[in-house]
Amino acid sequence: MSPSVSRGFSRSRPATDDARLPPGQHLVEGFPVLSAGPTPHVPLDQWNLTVRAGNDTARRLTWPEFRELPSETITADIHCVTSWSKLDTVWEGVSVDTLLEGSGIDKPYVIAVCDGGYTTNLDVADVTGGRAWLAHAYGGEPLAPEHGGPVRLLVPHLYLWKSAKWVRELVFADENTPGFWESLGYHARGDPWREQRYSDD
Ligand SMILES: Nc1nc2c(c(=O)[nH]1)N[C@H]1C(S)=C(S)[C@@H](COP(=O)(O)O)O[C@H]1N2
Ligand SMILES: [Mo]
Repeated sequence: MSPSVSRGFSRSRPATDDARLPPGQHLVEGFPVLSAGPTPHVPLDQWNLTVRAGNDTARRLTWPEFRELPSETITADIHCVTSWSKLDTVWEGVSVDTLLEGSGIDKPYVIAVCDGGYTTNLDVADVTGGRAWLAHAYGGEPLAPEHGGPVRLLVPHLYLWKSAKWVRELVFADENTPGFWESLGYHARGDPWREQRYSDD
């Protein structure tokens, strides 16, 4: 007689963590650094942030001007396409909505351009509506250079390659132009819940 016993319901991690992990992802200790090149170090008095549509500059903010904009605290799970995820990361940043206020820009796509030349393209719908920030602090401290300081884009609902470090320009456009990883075969949008890793996913 074989007793009917429920098996397989014990878990080494809380079930809530599993439910928060997109397919193919695992939790990582620490905070890995993934950079395609060296970490740029631009002095704050030489730093600025440009928001433009094509060649028409809508805003150019110095560091003090940027820091005068209202910041929000963001708690978010982040997911790298190389398969690591971190839950409940805490950031401070200025929302892209705030940055766009009064700019008059109304375009469907944007490309983030960084010190060092890295670029990534995004749908404007993915960076507006309180879903993306220009982050300047992590874990209550100014954002470390290797993680994109002084300012990086934070788009936590997309794979982390979309969260451009050392961002200096947001260029809004009518066309969706592939950025650095996108032109090397990564997905144009990069939704981790749909496992949009490569262009044909
Ligand atoms: N400017 C720039 N931004 C970048 C990258 C880069 O190489 N250069 N790498 C991207 C990738 S692939 C990932 S996974 C994340 C890594 O962020 P982290 O180094 O803070 O973990 O940054 C993204 N932003
Ligand atoms: Mo990545």
